[in-house]
Formats: sequence, C-alpha cells, structure tokens
Amino acid sequence: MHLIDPDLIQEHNGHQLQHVARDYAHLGEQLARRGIDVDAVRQRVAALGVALPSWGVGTGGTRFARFPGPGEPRHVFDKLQDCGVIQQLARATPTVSLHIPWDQCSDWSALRETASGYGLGFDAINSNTFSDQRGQAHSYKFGSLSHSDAGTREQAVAHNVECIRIGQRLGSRALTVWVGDGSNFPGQQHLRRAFERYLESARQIYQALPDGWRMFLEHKLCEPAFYSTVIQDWGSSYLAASALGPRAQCLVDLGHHAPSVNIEMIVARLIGAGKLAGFHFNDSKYGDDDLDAGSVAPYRLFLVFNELVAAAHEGVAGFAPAYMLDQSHNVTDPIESLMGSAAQVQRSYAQALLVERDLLDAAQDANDALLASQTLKRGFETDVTPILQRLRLDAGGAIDPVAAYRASGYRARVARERPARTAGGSSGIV
Ligand code: LRH
Ligand code: MN
Ligand code: MN
Repeated sequence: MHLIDPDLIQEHNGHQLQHVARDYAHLGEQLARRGIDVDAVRQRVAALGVALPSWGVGTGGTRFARFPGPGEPRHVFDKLQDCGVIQQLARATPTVSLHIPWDQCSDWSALRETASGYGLGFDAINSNTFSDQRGQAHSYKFGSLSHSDAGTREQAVAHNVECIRIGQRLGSRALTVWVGDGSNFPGQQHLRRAFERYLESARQIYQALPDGWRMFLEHKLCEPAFYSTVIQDWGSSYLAASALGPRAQCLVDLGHHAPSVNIEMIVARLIGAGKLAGFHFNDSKYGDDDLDAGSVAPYRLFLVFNELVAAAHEGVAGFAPAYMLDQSHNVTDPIESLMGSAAQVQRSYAQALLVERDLLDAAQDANDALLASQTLKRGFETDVTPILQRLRLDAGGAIDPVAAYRASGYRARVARERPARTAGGSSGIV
C-alpha cells in the first residue's frame, strides 16, 4: 500500500537521476583505485535494516515542556502509518520496535497485517516498568524488577511476560528490558541486594523466552534515579546477562554512558564476549539527549560501526546485533528526523566498509600509529552519499527523502485527519 504517491517520488527523482549516476560512477572509480568494489558495498548497506522506535514518531519533549507538532499520531496504527512513510521514502527501516503499554491495541493480528501492508515487520518489543499503568496494583515509584516488595516484582515480571506474548503475535524475536530502578540518596537502597533482586526477577522473564528469542538488557548511567541505578553500565549488564544465560545479551544505547566513555571499546568488549545484543542509536552531547543519530558526533558512530564491520570481517561466531533508533524529536518533524537518522546509520556503515582492513591490520601490527589512524579515517572521510542515493533509488525510494516528503504534503494531510494535541508539561509520550 502506497502512502506517498509513487509518481511524485519518481518525478522528484527524475530531476536528479543523471547527477546520481555520474556521482556514483565517479565514486566507483575512486574506490576501485583502493581495490574496493562500490557495488559490493552498496549491496551490503542495502541489507542493513534499522528498526524505528514507535515512540519516536510523536513529538518528544523534555522535563520542562512538550510542544506537539501538527498531525501527531493518535494511536499505534497512526504511528505505524508514519513508519510506513519513512520506509517508503528512505528504504532503510523495514521494522518497528514497539513499546508496551505506550502502544495499546485490542487486535494485534490486525496490527501485524497493517504493518505488512506498509512493508513493515516488528523488531524487539520493549517493556515498560519505569512508569505506572492506570489501575495497576503496585507502583514502580521505588523500582520494579528490583523492588524491595515481592508483589511489585511479580507484577513487573508478569508485564514482561505479557510483552513477550504480544511480541510473539507480531513476529518479534527479542524483548528489550530497560528498568529505571535505582535510588536518589546514598543509603536509600542496599546496592548489592537490589541487583540480586533484579537478577531473580530477570531470571523468571528469561525462563519465559520462547524458542529463538533473545532478551536484551539495556543499561543506563542514571535517570530517573540520580544517585545509583541498578543496571547502570555495561559491567552490570554483562554480569546480569552472563548470570541469565546465552540468550541474554547487552544492548547499547549510545546516550546511556558518561560523557567521556569510549563506547566503541564497550562494543568491542561485548562482541568479544558474545554478549552484544544490539543498539539504540541516537546522539548526545551531555547525557541521554536522544538527539538524531550522528548529528553531534558522526565520527563516534563511525567508530562503533568500525568495530561491527571488523567483527563481521573476522567472522566472529554468533555475531548478530539488532539495530534500532531511539530518539526524541523536540524541534523537528519526527518523520524527517528518523529518515535522516536511518540514512546516517547507513552512512556510518558504508564508511566503515571502506576501511582497508589488511592495511589497518598491518599498520597496527607494525605499531605505526599514524598510518593506522589515517587508514581508518580514510573510510570516514569518503563521501558515500552516491551509494545511499543509489540504493534508495534502486529500492523505489526517494533520492532525497526529506525533499520528497515535504513535496508530498503528508504532514498537512494527516494534520487534517488527526486532531491537534495540546501542549503538555512533560515528555508524556503516552
Ligand atoms: C531509556 C530508553 C529506553 C526506553 C526508551 C524510551 O532512556 O532509552 O530504551 O525504552 O528510552
Ligand atoms: Mn534506549
Ligand atoms: Mn534512553
């Protein structure tokens, strides 16, 4: 089902076809000089899919205010429709990652069918025990899976199991668990016991995993707890994933670390240990800013992909990370931001594929720091735009997705169908 008129896309592409062909040929020539086949790179990038966060298509917000845009999705079907537009134009996001209970639905089979009509499937399903649901018996104010009260822990476990059941009906193959559990005061919580309680609860969820499913543990330094967090870094995440078993792995959200932490090192360690679940891509300057992927530190994103490409190149066993975006869009049209971020992820991947691995290995072995750094950077410094344009074009998408989207008038159209939402006091995405 076409959400954007294919004729409009074709007409839009028509103006740029010749430029793309020439730019692609020129890049192919440059890469051939380095012994790289541009078509092979394009095919590998085309095979990379990055999941859209269902919560990302609504305007985000901060602790201070939320400024809703026109045509905000009213419910999960609207969210899927917006994801369908993103996929139709940018061709990089074939799946959606749902968040329960933010995504409410009385007929999951109908949702699955609607998604497939847009050419979309479902990636990992996210549970939510960091906020209370209407009518629930126990509050998560003082934690969920690690709560001091057994009844609250049970409720949080049951919610996660319910998420797995929903995910099964949608075709998901993984559950992402992020808990906001922690404390705001030294002494508020027994640090060791809280972690042990988390483990005990997580074990029950792990035991409910269907065949072929994985459990992704997402760590985060702080927020909402600002003194201590139960799964605060990859160390705790790794300990928990190891204690649970081989199907539990560590998910890296790029915004969940201290500002100067070397994230690509963490990625390398997790790959080495067979514990890399995948990513929530976004960018940040200070904390969990949830800015658009690669908008602040594109080199860092490239360095992460360099680790991933190296692992694939070296044939690391069991290496199968899941790629998802996790962003909050406060000042842009979320559809535009998500299309741009998906392309940025593709760009970083393409650049990392251009790194001449043999030269890099040789420079590293010879301790030639300068040559090693230059070899690595050559990939990052190559403008791979023609590759991204060509693969969108080949897949029936738009050479310039944002321009085509603006020309389509989609936002104005849905703004007429979807009543305006009033500005809120906080990030209430629900
Ligand atoms: C926590 C987080 C986690 C949640 C999402 C909404 O900061 O990154 O992935 O599920 O934000
Ligand atoms: Mn996240
Ligand atoms: Mn986050």
